Amino acid sequence: MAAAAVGQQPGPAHATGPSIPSLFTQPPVIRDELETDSSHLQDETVDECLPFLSGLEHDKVNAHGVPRLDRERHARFLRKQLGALPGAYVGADPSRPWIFYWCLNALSLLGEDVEPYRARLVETVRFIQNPAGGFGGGFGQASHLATTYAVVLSLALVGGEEAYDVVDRRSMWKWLCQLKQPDGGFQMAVGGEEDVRGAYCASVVISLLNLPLTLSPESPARAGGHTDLLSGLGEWVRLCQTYEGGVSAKHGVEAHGAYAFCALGCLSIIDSPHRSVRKYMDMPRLISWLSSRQYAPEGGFSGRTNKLVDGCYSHWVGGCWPLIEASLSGPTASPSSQPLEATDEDDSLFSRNGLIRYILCCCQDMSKRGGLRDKPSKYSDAYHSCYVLSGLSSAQTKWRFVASRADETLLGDDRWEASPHTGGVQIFDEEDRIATTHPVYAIPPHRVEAIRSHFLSKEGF
Ligand code: FPP
Ligand code: K
Ligand code: ZN
Repeated sequence: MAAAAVGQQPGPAHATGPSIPSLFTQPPVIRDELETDSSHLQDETVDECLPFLSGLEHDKVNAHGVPRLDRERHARFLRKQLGALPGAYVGADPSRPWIFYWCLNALSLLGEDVEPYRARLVETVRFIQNPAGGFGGGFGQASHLATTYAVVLSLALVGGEEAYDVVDRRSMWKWLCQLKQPDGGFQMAVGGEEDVRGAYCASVVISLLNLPLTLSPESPARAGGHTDLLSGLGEWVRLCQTYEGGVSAKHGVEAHGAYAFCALGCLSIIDSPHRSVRKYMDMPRLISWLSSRQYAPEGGFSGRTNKLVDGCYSHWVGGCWPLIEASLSGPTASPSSQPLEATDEDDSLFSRNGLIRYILCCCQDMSKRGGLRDKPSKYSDAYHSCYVLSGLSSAQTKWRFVASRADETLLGDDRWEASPHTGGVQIFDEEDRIATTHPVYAIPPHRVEAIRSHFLSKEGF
């Protein structure tokens, strides 16, 4: 359903019950008559979510029909997920670095101090770094951009020189030069698939570690005339936008929300979003596609056309909105230097309250297990906990892109400011406001600042 149609009219006033807009308590008013497997799954999902959205599945809800965020239960789940990880030499689970990022980021969003994990993280990731550059999923595994991205973000999350300096920047640079392709994109691993995750993960790693951009003489990208790690990357990302308006993994396949975030994140690093996103994306079609990802009555986002809502898209799709807003507005003066507008209007491009409802009503495991999930019928896990909370954070926050990088070569050096979102009704309890997450790097902004300033002091290697 288009964001504009997701209104705030309260439902019929009940003498006792909470006030919930009927949009979130009834099956959709407009239906496509065509019956398919997808339409049946969609109907089942609505049936599954409605009792949660109506407050019937919760012991206690507020006046808006929304339950509290069970911080302590979710934090306990996340600490357990982190603690259950085997040591450096045991197990071959290639998603181990991801578990670190998901848990540490989710705990940070819940307001926990994750610095005590520093020593353990440093000891573990030291052994998965390869001499030829990058990090693998476990000891002896080949380097991969996804795990490398997860390790670099995890190190940034725990912070401190001891963590930052685990990374061998020279071999990292050499390895990234090998991944850079003649068409401008990045492979995920040497000889592996080339997709928009590569474009985003490489931009994040290059900018956070302040790596030199000049390509090594051996880089395969030199055959395409490139001399620079990021040259031609915007043009490569442009080719991922599909006829639907969304973004696919690579040219010619199906648009998916996770790839829209990768594309916007990458473009917002290689230049300021009001220049790069507008230069490389067809904005009206992208916004139309992103808006179509939000459903009613569920309130959450789907990842692609004719598929179901899922809590993780609260980040992958929800996280696109601040970048879209910044692209459209360009740098805006800081709110402190502007008179505060006295307005109750919510001018957001998506329904923040729809998303917050979906997250708090449908994505919390309120059993002893805790953690956050895709939808009520699914088990919670670290991945969904991280991205559901990231989405909650961005729905609660008004991000302002306040200053564009002074020096266009300073990657990702834009200034962003967060303030609590106002406008419209606040349906969650103030105590359930969680920490902010950087709109481009998806970790707390002070952690981005700290790792960047550490590496900005380094010239070359
Ligand atoms: C489909 O899963 C999911 C995808 C095609 C994309 C998955 C990619 C990511 C989640 C993130 C990649 C980003 C980085 C930074 C590595 P599905 O068919 O199970 O789900 P769906 O029905 O919701 O599409
Ligand atoms: K899914
Ligand atoms: Zn999911």
